Amino acid sequence: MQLPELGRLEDLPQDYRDALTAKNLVPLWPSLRAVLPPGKPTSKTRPTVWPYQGLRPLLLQAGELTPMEKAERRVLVLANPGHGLEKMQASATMYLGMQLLLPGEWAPAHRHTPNAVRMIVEGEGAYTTIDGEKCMMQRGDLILTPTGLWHEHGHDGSEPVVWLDVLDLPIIYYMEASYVTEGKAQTVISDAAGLAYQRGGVVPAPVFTRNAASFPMLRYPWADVRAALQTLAQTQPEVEAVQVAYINPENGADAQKILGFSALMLRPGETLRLPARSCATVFHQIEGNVQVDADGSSFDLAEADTCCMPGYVPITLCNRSSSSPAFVFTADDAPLQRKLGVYEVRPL
Ligand code: 1HN
Repeated sequence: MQLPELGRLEDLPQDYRDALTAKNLVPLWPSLRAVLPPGKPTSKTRPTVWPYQGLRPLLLQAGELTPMEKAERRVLVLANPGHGLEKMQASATMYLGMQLLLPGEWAPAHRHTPNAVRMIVEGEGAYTTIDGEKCMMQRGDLILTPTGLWHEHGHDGSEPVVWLDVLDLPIIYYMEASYVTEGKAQTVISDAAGLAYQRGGVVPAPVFTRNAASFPMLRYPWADVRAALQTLAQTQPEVEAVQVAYINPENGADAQKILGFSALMLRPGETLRLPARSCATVFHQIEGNVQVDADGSSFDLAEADTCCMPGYVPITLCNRSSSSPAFVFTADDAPLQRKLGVYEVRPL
């Protein structure tokens, strides 16, 4: 149904507008349709792709141009032009960055209010230490750095290491709740982060002293996630989407509170139609090639490519290979939207 047109600002006498301004008042009706559009939100988040082969040389160049001491974190931000590049946002809630750590380098310890995760893209020998737990980084691993936990990165290997950072920084910043505390190097207390949680269905439970950690699992090794997807595909061939969610093994909740993470396997030649959901979604190609179509855009993701799609649009994923499976990592803001009561799925 067509909504009636409302009065414009220009329809009001200038002296009245000036009187409102002088008292920090604003008439709602000229802006009502903008803040409350009919049927579906307007989205600044534009379908955007960041091919890895295009950004990799520039990231390595940053390694030559800017020493760690001058960067703290050496990152090229994957910015969505729809929001304005300077806003450093992939979507309204999600920040994406590609971080480079060179052999021997160290990114100093700090902790902050935004939550981070890292998806390892290339290289061996780097690690991140989170509240004393040393997590080795291997391609495809997902490493959590939940709000408030100390973290620093080191690199004992011989080749550059690159990972994708996904943070809820834009929403925490918008809430005026974003800040950092600097710290000194941590003492490593364990290099087996979350290993005790690696067997599905059982959790550590000493009878007398059980005290569940709020973020028990900080590292989700790709080898295990990949195996889970392949087992799912083999044992439940009827499932529509071969997809696993990264969860907190203590309570089954999303791994983090604001952003949600999953891994998807597309069988050879498979096309998967996802219904429109209210959350924005990021896709990062771990293995293979997937074509992502949504909102009139079509991206051919090669390995290590990343793209972002706005919410409220159906998305189609197609594995371009007829012989190999393809593996995709996803991030979205569904956990936040569910908690706020605004999450929707619009069936196809
Ligand atoms: C941060 O702490 C890291 O620890 C990476 O590696 C990217 C972007 C914005 C704010 C904090 C890191 C970040 C960040």
